[in-house]
Amino acid sequence: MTTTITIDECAAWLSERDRFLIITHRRPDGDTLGSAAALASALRAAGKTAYAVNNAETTARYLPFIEKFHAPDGFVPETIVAVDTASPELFPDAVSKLIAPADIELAIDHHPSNTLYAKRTLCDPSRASCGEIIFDVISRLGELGPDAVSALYIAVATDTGCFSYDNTDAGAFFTASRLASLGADIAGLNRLLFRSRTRARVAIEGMIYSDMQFLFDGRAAVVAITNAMMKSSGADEDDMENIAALPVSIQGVLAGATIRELRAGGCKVSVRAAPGVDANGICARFGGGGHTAAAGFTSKLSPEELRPQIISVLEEFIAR
Ligand SMILES: [Mn+2]
Repeated sequence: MTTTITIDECAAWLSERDRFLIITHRRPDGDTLGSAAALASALRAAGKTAYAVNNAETTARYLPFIEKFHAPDGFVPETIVAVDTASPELFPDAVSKLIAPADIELAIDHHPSNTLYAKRTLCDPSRASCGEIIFDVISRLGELGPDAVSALYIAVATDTGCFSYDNTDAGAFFTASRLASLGADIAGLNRLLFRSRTRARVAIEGMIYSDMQFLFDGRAAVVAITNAMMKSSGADEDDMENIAALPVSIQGVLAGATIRELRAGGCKVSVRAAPGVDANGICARFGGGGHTAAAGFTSKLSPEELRPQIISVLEEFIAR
């Protein structure tokens, strides 16, 4: 049973506690890592001991912003806080081994699916990013330092896709505007996050575009990314961020299926759709699901076996 708290209550409660460990979620993104770094930074500025878990899946892009807050081995926390994490199943493996969900004193989140696992919850699903809630909380603890400012800009900018996704609203711009007044390096961070790519990313994108199959007068596109392509491009998971968005970014494509061959065999398929086409319905045919605009499923079949099956379902949904 959780207690729902307000931003003011959260700030007051944090000022009374010490020895913080902040938990980020599996496959950490800019929002969970930026939220954790900003919270740790603000708690330290308030004279507290605060660390973030050393999340093993943190990619090279985000490491410079979170590394300095990583908890040393053997750190014994008194106050465990989870950020941007909807349920304990999303804790990294190393965290699940050491920490029971009942030990979480506070969760700060913006997912409507938050399972209310923590003793206290500050969750506002109307916010585009968890970072915006963190901003409101730590602004009550004192002045934000440069680490917190950069980390929160990363949180807000990444969860809104550089202020381009459907969730982008006045609140996201408001927080970004405050961060800009506080000196956030907007152009530099945008270049790092959105305007630069690794050579491996360019290589895998090149293979994807040359392999892409256009169907039904270009209204659908299917691409398969094999293990062999991953190997020859040198791409790793960090290079694959949002790769499933490529087919529907092409004019005229209403539905795009991206088949990812898994190293252990089988495939993971991501379907993205333009308004009017139901990606969730397409994936439900294969036992998967998600949202209208983005959905997915996994299969034991190979990419070559799956491709014709996906094409025939796409035809049905595109023809509607
Ligand atoms: Mn988030």
